[in-house]
Amino acid sequence: MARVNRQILLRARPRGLPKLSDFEMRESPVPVPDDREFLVQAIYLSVDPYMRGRMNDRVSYAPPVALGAVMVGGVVGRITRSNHPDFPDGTIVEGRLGWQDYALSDGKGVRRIDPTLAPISTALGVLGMPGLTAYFGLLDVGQAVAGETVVVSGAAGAVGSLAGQIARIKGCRVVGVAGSDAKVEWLLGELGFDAAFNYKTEPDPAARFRALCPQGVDVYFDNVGGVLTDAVFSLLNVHARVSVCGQISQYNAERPELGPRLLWGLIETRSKVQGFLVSDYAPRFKEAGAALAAWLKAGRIQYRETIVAGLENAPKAFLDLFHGTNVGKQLVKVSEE
Ligand code: NAP
Ligand code: FER
Repeated sequence: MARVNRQILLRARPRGLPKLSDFEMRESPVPVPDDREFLVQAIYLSVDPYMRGRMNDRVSYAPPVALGAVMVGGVVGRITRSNHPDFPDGTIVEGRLGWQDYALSDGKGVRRIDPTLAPISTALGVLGMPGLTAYFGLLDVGQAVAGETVVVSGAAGAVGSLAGQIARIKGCRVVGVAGSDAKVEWLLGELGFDAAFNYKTEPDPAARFRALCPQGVDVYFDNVGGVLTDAVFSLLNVHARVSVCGQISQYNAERPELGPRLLWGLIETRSKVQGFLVSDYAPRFKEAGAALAAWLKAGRIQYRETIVAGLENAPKAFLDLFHGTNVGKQLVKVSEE
């Protein structure tokens, strides 16, 4: 077994767009599990937009990563050494074990993954946090029902691609927006979106949304914020719901952006705008996980992963989220399955 544990630490708190130099790699000894602990070797590491918030020196819904500490993040890995009766050697697990080759755990917050049900990487995507986010954000916060028009921003990402497909399953008309022609083709071709466009080449997104949503918008699943969200707000129907999942276009802003102030429209339409955190739905994860697994098995949802190899490339993979390099879920492969 390796003796060296490579870890990626937060070196500096970014201002604006994070840089590779905000991270550093450290080598430390592989830790040894105590009684009722086990050692996990990382196989896949998740990189996610929320990590940008953890790099700031500000307590949000979760505390920041300390300078010099290992970056947070979800991991799928294999137990290589165990002193825990419920987690024997060889078990595949998923948990928030951070950007490192090896992590110790006492089992809290760690779930066992059955590798015969689906590829283990899906525990970080369609059958993990992003899938749960799409499910609750669309169905509980958004209250989407058959016949309604649902708009999804960040539509070709991990969460957005699933939110759009769940909306289709529920009988909604789904309009997506994403940042490349290839992504739009995927949404329209494989994922069954009713309409979609590339915001990076569309000079007038508001006009485009208007043309693609002739019946207005009943549910807006917002992953990005900014000008795209301003554009959708002007199309909300009476009693529309806005599910504020993410605002990635704002995560690197050094000052809050001021946009058109569209709240008057919410009075006209009596719309509801609600932010949510997937973790608040923990008591219902079982229900959502079962639904997602059943849709996946039945071929009713498709997913894509963008996988880069090497723990050392995790910072770059994270930074690339802000350039839209990923299609579907961005993962880092750290070791062989
Ligand atoms: P993702 O969508 O797979 O990756 C991020 C995507 O954001 C990129 O691929 C890029 O796609 C798009 N993007 C980047 N900068 C943008 C900009 N300035 N304007 C518009 N789009 C931009 O990430 P994810 O993990 O599925 O997360 C999606 C959103 O959900 C994020 O905002 C995240 O913070 C949020 N989230 C919230 C919760 C919760 O509990 N509330 C849980 C998970 C995720 P394009 O090519 O389309 O630009
Ligand atoms: C969580 C709640 C929210 C979590 C991630 C998020 C990793 C993501 C939020 C965001 O991207 O804004 O418990 O766990």
